[in-house]
Amino acid sequence: MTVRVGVIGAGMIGRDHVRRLTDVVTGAEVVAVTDLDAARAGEVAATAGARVVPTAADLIGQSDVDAVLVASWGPTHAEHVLAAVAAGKPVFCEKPLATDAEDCLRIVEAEIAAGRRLVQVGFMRRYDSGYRELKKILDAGEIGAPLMVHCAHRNASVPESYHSGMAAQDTAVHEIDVLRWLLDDEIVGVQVLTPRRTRHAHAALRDPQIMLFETASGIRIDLEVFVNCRYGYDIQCEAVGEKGLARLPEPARAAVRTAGVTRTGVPQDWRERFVTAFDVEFQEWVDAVAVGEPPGPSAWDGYAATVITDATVEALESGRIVSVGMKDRPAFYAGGAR
Ligand code: ISE
Repeated sequence: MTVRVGVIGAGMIGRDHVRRLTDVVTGAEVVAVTDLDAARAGEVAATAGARVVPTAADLIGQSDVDAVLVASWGPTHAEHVLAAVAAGKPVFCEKPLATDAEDCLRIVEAEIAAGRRLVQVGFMRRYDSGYRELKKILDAGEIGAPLMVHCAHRNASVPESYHSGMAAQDTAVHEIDVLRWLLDDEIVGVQVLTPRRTRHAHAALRDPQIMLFETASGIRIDLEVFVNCRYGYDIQCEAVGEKGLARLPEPARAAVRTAGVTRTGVPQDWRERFVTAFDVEFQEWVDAVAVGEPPGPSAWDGYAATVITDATVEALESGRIVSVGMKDRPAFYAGGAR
């Protein structure tokens, strides 16, 4: 069966996913696109031979749209996801699931009422081969019980519109999701330290930040978020356990020796670093919705990520250790599959 997808949002990420669904993923077809900017929607729709639909509500209601992809501006996500769930259609939502934890909970409740999983959130790190290798090693107990995880998330630079809270909401949110999944544990507390500020950040931006998370089982995670590091896009993760450690592999790049030095290139942005992870993520989503429920990051994971990023922003602003006030996980989402 070909999954016919309707796409809400034709900006940078929406456009890239339309290309992916059209040229890379098998078993999918983009049939409709909508965007507040109709010209932009038209341009992107044309690349897939799809039609433009005036509004998101119209798009979700189209009888030939089997599944919905939400790639619009974050604050609009909740409305579109709730509408797709109400229509009984599987919906893939780019992060965040919603900018507000209460809205995430409304989505969780709507999905539970629908009685089956319809929502998947776009946390693509879980589809990266390096993180998957780490997960296998941890699950097999090869390094013993994990005790500490050291992480870094560096961007070469960020635009002027990037503010201090985005270090948690936009950037660290990837580690927050992938570490909950890797460790099969919940983050319960957070503190944020602010080292000397880089002079390459704009005046109002706290950069870098060091985020310290604690999990329910007592694992400590330190995460350096440095979004004006200048040299490239660099993701590091090292889990230390009772009898060993496991480190995320570097992306494969040739080592060049010339003029007396050895050098290996560093990716320059997240699209380059995680392009394969995005491809795998979409292929697995399409394969799953063609036959049943999507098994990837759930509405509950989207809720958890928003609650934890809210606590992280509070920790940054208050300078205090903040407890994460998460609700109990509903039985519907018990076990890995949900
Ligand atoms: C961006 O939204 C991402 O998702 C990138 O992975 C992250 O590195 C960047 O800091 C975010 O702004």
